[in-house]
Amino acid sequence: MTQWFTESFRAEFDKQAELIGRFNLAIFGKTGVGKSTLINAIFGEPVAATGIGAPVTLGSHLYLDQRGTLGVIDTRGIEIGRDDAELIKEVTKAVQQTRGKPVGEQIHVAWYCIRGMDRRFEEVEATFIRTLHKLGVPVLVVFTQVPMREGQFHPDAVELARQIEARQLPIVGGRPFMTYAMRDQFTGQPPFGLIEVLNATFQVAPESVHGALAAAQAIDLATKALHAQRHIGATVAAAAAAAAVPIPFSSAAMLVPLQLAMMGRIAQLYKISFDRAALMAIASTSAATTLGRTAVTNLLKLVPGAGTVAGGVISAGVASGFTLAMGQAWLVVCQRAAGGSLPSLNGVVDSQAVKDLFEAEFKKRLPTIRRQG
Ligand SMILES: Nc1nc2c(ncn2[C@@H]2O[C@H](COP(=O)(O)OP(=O)(O)OP(=O)(O)O)[C@@H](O)[C@H]2O)c(=O)[nH]1
Ligand SMILES: [Mg+2]
Repeated sequence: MTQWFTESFRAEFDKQAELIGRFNLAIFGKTGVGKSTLINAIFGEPVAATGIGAPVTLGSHLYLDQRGTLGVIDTRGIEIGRDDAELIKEVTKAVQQTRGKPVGEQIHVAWYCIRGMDRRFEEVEATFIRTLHKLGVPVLVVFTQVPMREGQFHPDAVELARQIEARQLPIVGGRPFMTYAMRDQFTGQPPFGLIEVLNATFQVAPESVHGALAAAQAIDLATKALHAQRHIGATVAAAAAAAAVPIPFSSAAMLVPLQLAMMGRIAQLYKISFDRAALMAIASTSAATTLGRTAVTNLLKLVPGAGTVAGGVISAGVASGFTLAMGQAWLVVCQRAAGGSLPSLNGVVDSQAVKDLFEAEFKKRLPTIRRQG
């Protein structure tokens, strides 16, 4: 039965990956300014992603790196401030080629990175930024590696930011974002400014890729949880609708794909790989031990007054309360897994601990179900 469950979960998990889509970020800046460091600080290390394949070539110097819900468009072998004409040509072509494609294939936002201590911003850079804007790509200017002491940015960075602001470029927020992406071991300077860059990116990214961006980023856990809760809410409504169809045997069965989809979606939001998510889901729902019973019917036994589960008829109140409890419990499991605090045995998911956690969280929400049922 593990196999039945794993296959069904796989199908829903993959469907959710498709639905959540991809947020595509173009990143520009001179070599060594800290582009990769910034990306890793905001989106997590690439190893945590659901597999990075070979980059897709968008132009002779333009590449797309797909990391699950994140696409990074990067340049190689070309230098901003030197090969701008060539770069503008390639970017223009890439944007125009993807314009007619689905939103998940388009370039959504660009981060133009400048080292805060660079002391100079050239006209060609301004031209490049204006070109991106004209192509419909919102641009954030991000200052990297900005030294800060006692709450003050380095005066050289402040001066450069002032000069850029005075140019009145079409950039998000009208001025550069000051950042520091990685703690300096010598000075002990901590990171800052990352959440501001992320928030501004959310503001200008198309609504339809907000889910992907919420999943891709690794620093705003409240936004991740918000998206998970929204999805749980939508599934609860769908579950109530499914239960309202008065066909015996159908309602409990109809809940299964809905709930597997919900679990898949939340796992994606927390960047949990399929294999790990499947183990967690099996442990949570005891799917492996129910010999043909679905996860739903098995868990329904925990719900007092759930009615004759054998007949498959459950009330809309029970279906929605049950789905809500399941979603909330699964969210906690995923949050723990993503936060590294899910118990494991020799690096493998500790099934008993996951089951105990899930059931404890699930039961916490049972009183609500009793009232509704
Ligand atoms: N301490 C600290 N070091 C940083 C920071 N940003 C970048 N660095 C260091 O600067 C160097 C270059 O950073 P990268 O992120 O590789 O720069 P890049 O822009 O991706 O460079 P290319 O890929 O060559 O274009 C690395 O040694 C980083 O560790 C930061 O915020 N803090
Ligand atoms: Mg790099």
